[in-house]
Amino acid sequence: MHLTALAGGVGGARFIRGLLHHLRSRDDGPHTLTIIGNTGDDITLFGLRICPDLDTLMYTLGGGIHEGQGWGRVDESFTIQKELAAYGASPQWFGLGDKDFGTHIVRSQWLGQGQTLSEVVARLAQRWGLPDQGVTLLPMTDTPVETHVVVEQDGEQRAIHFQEWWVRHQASIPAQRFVVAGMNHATAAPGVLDAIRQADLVILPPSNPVVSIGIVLSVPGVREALRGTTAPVIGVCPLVGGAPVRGHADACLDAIGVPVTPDGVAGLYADFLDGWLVDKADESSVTASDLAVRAVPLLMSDLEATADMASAAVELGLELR
Ligand code: GDP
Ligand code: FO1
Ligand code: CA
Repeated sequence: MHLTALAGGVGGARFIRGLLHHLRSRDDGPHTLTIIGNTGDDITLFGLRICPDLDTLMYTLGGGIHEGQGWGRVDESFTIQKELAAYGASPQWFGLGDKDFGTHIVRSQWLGQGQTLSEVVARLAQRWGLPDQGVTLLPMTDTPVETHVVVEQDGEQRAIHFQEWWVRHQASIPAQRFVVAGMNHATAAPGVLDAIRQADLVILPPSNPVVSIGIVLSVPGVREALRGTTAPVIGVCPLVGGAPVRGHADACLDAIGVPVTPDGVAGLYADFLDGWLVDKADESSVTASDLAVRAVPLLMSDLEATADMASAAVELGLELR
């Protein structure tokens, strides 16, 4: 079976790690997985191109992630960051460890030599053993794009980078809307649309529906490919008990006027979603009628619990094929 998943950072990466664990335990393999990663979070700092969601996916699946944080490298040191601070270089609100800097340096070097982001990601992913696990990691687009957040301060609207809003301000400034700089001339990266069209099963992990999945969906052709694919499209709700498990998805949904409920999130995917996994605690709130809904525990508390969630998603997909 060939599976395709759209993904943001921590929520997407943890779910996919559980999905791979589940797929390895099945007796109908081998299976392959293509991940289409969000690049709207990308930012250039200190002259280096940083791709937080792609790196989170890569480090998580490759065993190098800082588990407690969910992003960045385990066993980090911060010598470079301290040196930059000593020079008064900014920003200092974005934590970059020395090992992580290595990734950004080599990525920036290869991009500077004219390689596409897809080519660079493939080279980086090789080091982390993703191909050996049957995983192809694709950026959603090779065009540099950046999600910006329109905020109102002192009666004036201005757009700030998504990372500044999320990390520096902890989403505490109400967002008016999200805009993706560069998206008007972006195209899907090689392999992205085919991975959706030719999949046996498409999964939307419990990633942020607005600034992770929503940004991938805004890449030209992606939504159309999801509508057109013969594969069942199964979504996993990022809300448990009517609230995000971590992060500020509630602030993101508020900004675009969507209720912070499983129905609200499913509504964002209504034109292509076939199956929807919600947490047991939210079962009674779901009213969507033209959707195959299953209620299962959706807390990714450990690998086994996450693999069980993934199993429920795969089984629902196979039922709907
Ligand atoms: P980010 O890019 O690092 O913000 O990560 P994603 O966009 O991939 O995922 C963020 C979403 O994951 C948040 O909206 C969380 O609610 C969701 N999430 C995190 N942990 C869990 C979990 O254990 N269960 C569920 N259902 N969602 C989770
Ligand atoms: N998230 C934070 O909350 N604070 C940070 O300082 C931070 C640094 C960082 C560095 C590299 C990287 O790949 C990710 C990093 N993140 C940080 C996480 C990331 O920016 C956010 O989780 C997501 O982009 C939000 O969707
Ligand atoms: Ca992200």
